[in-house]
Amino acid sequence: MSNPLVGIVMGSDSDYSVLKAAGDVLSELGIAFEITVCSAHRTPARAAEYFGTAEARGLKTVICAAGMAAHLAGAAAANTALPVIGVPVGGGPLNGQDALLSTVMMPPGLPVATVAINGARNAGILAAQIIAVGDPAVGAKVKALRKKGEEKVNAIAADWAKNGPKAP
Ligand code: RP5
Repeated sequence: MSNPLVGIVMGSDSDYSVLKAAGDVLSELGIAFEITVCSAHRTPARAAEYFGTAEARGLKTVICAAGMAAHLAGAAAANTALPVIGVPVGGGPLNGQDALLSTVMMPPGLPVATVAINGARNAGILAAQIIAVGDPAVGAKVKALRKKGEEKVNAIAADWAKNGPKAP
């Protein structure tokens, strides 16, 4: 595959089952990505290096996921002017509410575009939409993905109209 345009970074390998969905949708859309583990707390020097060199390495955006006192996306925003997408990871005693607030409540000047708790698929789609601003072919693929979603719901509605409702 060509050079990665998106970096998917997570605070722990225990986050991978959630983050897999971000890589899956980027693959569906034909967007090259790199994926790694890097912790704002356990590997602060590596985080500064990774995000500080991301733009020069050709990345267009980074997806940062962490749980609990989630500071990875904030650490990314502190070290790069690329768009940072934060994914609060659920779990822990506070079920991801802690990660949501830690990720979304950034100080003025350092935005993190935060998706839902465990919203990794949306993070991947948002990364694609960012790339699509300068690449209409990617934009067309994002629109095709939405169309597929629309057709799926319409097919269910048509089926329910004929046969009545049923759970998936
Ligand atoms: C966070 O702490 C990680 O992102 C993970 O969600 C959570 C627990 O990490 P592990 O103890 O499983 O490595 O930093």
